[in-house]
Amino acid sequence: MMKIAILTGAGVSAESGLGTFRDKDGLWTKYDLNEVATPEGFARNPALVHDFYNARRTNCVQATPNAAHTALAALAMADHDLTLITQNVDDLHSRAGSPAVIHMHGELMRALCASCNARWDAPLAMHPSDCCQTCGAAATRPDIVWFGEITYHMDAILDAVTAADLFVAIGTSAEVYPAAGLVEQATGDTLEINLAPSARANAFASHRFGPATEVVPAWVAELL
Ligand code: BJW
Repeated sequence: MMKIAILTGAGVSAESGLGTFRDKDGLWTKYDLNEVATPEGFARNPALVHDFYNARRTNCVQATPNAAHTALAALAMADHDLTLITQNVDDLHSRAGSPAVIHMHGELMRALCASCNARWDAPLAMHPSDCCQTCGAAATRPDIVWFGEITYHMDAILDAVTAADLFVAIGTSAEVYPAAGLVEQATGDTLEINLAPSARANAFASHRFGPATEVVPAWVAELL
């Protein structure tokens, strides 16, 4: 049984109609990340940040998993020990049928109380006046890891990546750490799947370039 650790990024959901961040027309060409993806931006203007994530939550609900998500779900059902790590805050891996997904940058569909750390399913639209369901504080926020915050589940992620016979990064620019540095922790074989070489392409032993909906199903078919 091969141990496989997979890290996905926005490119895996691009063909489901969810925007990437750094491509032409990406989210960071339209929004200032310092205003919408930092704790300081949220403190300055929580309504703006909620509007940004409310719109993305609506887009996410309307999107459907694509052939890359489906192929990775099929791989999870096969006779391999697979750990699926995603930087994506959408829920398309789960909706495709992947049984366990590690969300290192949080989840669009979850809310977090900044006062007592309670978490619950987010409503479609969140507002600064919303109160925590546990402590009552008007301190609710999307359960998202912003720049300068500690990424989630790092112990489990590092355990899986260091133990893997194969580490695969799919659809990520490798511009954001610690995700971009995971390939350095891999002790087994490494593969990058992306439209084009990422910022860390040289760290991978092999590469497959092209749209995720074509390259991922073809790669999974070879493994099954
Ligand atoms: C396709 C395709 C198709 C398109 N098919 N492919 C070390 C050095 C320097 C700085 C730092 C460092 N360590 C930490 C930092 C600071 C900072 C950081 O990395 N800054 C950089 C800008 C330099 N990192 C942090 O603050 C992180 N926290 C942290 O480090 O805590 C301390 C810590 C240390 C050690 C261990 C543990 C903790 C937190 C980072 C939070 C990132 N948050 C965001 C936004 C919130 C989520 C959201 O709103 O959705 O997460 S930023 C944004 O970028 C989002 C993404 O998850 C993330 C990565 O983007 P991704 O997925 O790679 O997307 P793109 O758009 O960049 O790339 C898409 C790729 O797909 C492209 O390559 C395309 O070609 C490809 N593609 N279509 C296949 N059809």
